[in-house]
Amino acid sequence: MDRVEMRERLEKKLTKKRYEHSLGVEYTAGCLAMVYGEDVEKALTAGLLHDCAKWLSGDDKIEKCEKHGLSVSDVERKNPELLHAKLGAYYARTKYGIEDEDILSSIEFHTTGRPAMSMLEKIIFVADYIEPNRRPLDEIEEIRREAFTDLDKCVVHIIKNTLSYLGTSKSDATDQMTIDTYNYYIK
Ligand code: DGI
Ligand code: FE
Ligand code: FE
Repeated sequence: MDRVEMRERLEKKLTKKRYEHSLGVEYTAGCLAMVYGEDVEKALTAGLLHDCAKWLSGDDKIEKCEKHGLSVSDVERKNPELLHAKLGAYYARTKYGIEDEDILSSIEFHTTGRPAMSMLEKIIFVADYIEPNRRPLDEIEEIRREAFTDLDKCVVHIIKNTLSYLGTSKSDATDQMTIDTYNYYIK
């Protein structure tokens, strides 16, 4: 399936806003790939598809994961929104014909990140946060600058903001992977 066909399919599934966001992540990931010498086509594809499972309700996400044998942790059960990432990787493989493991894991880990991310994984993680259609987030100008000058610093900055947004007290909302990513990249 080429990207034009993927877009047509996605547009039918996602809300207008989410579809625009997906296009924003697509071209932003493409630009970052140019800066960091990553495969531009792969970045465009991963960026476009990263939220392809976002349209399902929370209960449906849990149900689909269980149906397809994808594990659901306690944190994910309480915060089923998190599951759109791993379910998205599953749909990218089964419904959009993606076989490239790096693209698939970029989708799977785009929300929490993970320790020792590949270049493509970092690009998708960052592009998701900085793409131009997203409503302005704290320190976004500095984060956008870092994205194109110091990608690892940018990852840390994003994770810091996410953890502070989730709130240290609401520990039952924070996925262990988000904490692991933070601890890895803060070093
Ligand atoms: O799907 P998007 O909205 O484009 O972006 P995303 O996949 O990064 O999801 C963003 C949301 O995910 C944001 O509200 C923060 C939340 N998030 C990130 N890490 C965690 C998390 N939510 C929970 N509950 N736990 C986490 O560790
Ligand atoms: Fe997402
Ligand atoms: Fe997104």
